[in-house]
Amino acid sequence: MKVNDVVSYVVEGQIAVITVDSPPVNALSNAVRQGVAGAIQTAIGDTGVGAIVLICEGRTFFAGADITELGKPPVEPTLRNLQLVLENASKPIVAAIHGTALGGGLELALVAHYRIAVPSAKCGLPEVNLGLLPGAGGTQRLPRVVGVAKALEMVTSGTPIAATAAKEAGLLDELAREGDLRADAIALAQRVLDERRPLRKVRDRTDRLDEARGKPEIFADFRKANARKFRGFLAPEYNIRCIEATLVDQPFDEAMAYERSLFNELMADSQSAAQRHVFFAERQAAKVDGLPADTATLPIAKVGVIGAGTMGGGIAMNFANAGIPVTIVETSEEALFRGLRIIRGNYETTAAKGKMKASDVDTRMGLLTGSVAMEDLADCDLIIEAVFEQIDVKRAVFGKLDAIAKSGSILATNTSYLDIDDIAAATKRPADVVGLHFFSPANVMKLLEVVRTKDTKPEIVLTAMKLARTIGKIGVLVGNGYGFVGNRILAARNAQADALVLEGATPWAVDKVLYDFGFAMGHFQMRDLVGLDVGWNAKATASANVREILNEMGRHGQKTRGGYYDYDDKRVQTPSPVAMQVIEDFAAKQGIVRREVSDAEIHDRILFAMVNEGARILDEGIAARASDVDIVWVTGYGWPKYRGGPMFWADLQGLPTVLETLNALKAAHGDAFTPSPLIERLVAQGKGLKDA
Ligand code: 3H9
Repeated sequence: MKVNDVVSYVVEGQIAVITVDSPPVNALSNAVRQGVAGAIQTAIGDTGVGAIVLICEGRTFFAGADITELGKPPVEPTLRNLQLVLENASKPIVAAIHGTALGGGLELALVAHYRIAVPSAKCGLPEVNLGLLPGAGGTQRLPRVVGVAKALEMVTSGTPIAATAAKEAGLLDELAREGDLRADAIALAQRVLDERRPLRKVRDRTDRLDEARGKPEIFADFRKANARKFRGFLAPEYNIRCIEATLVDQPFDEAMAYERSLFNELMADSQSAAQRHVFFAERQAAKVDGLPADTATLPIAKVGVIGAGTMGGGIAMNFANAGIPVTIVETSEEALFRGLRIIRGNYETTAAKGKMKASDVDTRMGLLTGSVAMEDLADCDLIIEAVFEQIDVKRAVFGKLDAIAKSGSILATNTSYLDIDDIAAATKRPADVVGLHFFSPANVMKLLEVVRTKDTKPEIVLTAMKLARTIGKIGVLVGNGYGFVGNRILAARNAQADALVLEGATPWAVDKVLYDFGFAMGHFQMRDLVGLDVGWNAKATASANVREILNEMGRHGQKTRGGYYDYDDKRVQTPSPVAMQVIEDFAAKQGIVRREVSDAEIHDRILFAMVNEGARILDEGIAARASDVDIVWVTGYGWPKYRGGPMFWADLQGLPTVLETLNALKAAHGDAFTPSPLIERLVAQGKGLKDA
């Protein structure tokens, strides 16, 4: 029997089976909640029914509240009211879990009287990733079944646990046979009935809480251990407070009211709005608008990588990790051997940390073949070049590749700034050329800028975007222009940071402003970490700026124990008087009279210059959507997730305020701050960057 469009009800023997089918992820939308509540009422009223199974069709059990409905006026039954229906039902309810029971989905399972899952299922409370806490009793019920320490870890990391671990932790009563969830859940419901097992309510349990009573250090230690990870974020702390509240001697409903009030506070805060924006922006980025409907993807069964340096090696690892064989080409046996040794070392380190099976090291290394002959790339479906960042070098490689690669092979460059049309012009098949801009370390960083040139074929665009997902990256499609999206905005930040230190700020003052804004590290700290000599061409730009001079002095950053900062043997940094002297001397040489620069000026000049550049990029069509610009900076450059990305942040300030600030900065500091025409147009139309 259909209860509504998404919920159906059937009785098998004494068991009512309520099945939810609301693609894609069975989020607990209004229709789902109404359907489930209705079906439960039916089952309760049906005298032939002894117990109830709640199960989902499709790829997963409920993946949580419907995020698109959060913040909108509540529609009955609310999730909490639905939970009351389940928890207080007069007949036992079994939640049958496959896929992922997440957030509100797990919270709903926690008010069922029994829980069963297939071994491949996962259970978690990922609300923290959306700047929230599990506001349907998750913070109160989870610790009652898995204990306080485990619950703290789960709600603040948001990481789901495997069903086997969930069973061990007490979250699940039984594991079902893979593929037989429905039958096994019905069998469990029948056993509960036959054995007259009680209508267990998690809320009534206190045994797991008792273990943590009188041990306030659990919370203090947890906060301390995670201080760095949680810095700037509101939600982790609020989650912790709610779990602390489980130990307070108060009625369950009062603790629930407390959880509710903290949930509401988070919902009203811009951090959650930012993090929810990032969630959808990430998914939106994967979609490519405007391709012909019949565009098909190309099979990628074998990959070639040119260059076994840091970048090439990292890129190759991505494919080996995904089970795709890779041929790596270097110019000498020695460089090849070194590159492969580093890759093996990386895998061994991962295995030693327990993050990968030791046997996988050999499996993955087995997928990598080294060669010093580019001819060995002839049969690759995709070839990625990761050689020195110089146009002549890249063009030479592509010219050679053109003669070697089989017809239909995708030719990709990992350039981070160069004109890919120019690189493609070195071949007779520019339509087969695409940019795949990986970020260092390439096996770790999530971002992949997929650069479409004026000629790139639609099927290659689509294949590259799909490939990003296959290798666990977040692909963002961008246009071919200097620095694409990420590095172009970085260049705007560079320009301001460099100008500010010449005008009177110290690098550490600039870094502190950015750190306090929420970046993991400051601008100059980042430069020191990456290496000041990356991309340095000593001959081309001798002594042209502070960075060049530091390089010429052998101060390449952390690796030489000195850059803008000095570093001790443990790489602990202190502001460098040497670097400061270089800055002051260079400023004097330029005729700049250094002055007091306030933190507010640093903040505004750097951040609004970035916003302005992002708007220009959008206006030029280098990025398709404002949210794509945000994803690039959040996933690739450490923009604090709780500030949603530069475009989201600008909209949050209010675009008229952004325009006003840019105009004021222009008056004070010149044309670099000329507002992007897009910002002017949007302000005139009363719109935000999100509407661009
Ligand atoms: C919550 O529960 C609050 C409660 O505690 C308290 C309430 C009082 N809602 O990721 P995918 C969409 S907060 C709406 O590509 P996958 C997603 O946008 C919630 N839509 O698939 C995408 O749409 P489109 C706590 C959702 O297989 C499509 O589904 N729960 C939701 O890689 C496919 O998604 C979470 O935070 C949702 N809850 O991964 C879980 N979830 O096709 C969030 C997904 O139009 N979800 N969509 O682009 C996930 O982590 C992953 O989606 C999941 C599937 C692992 C489930």
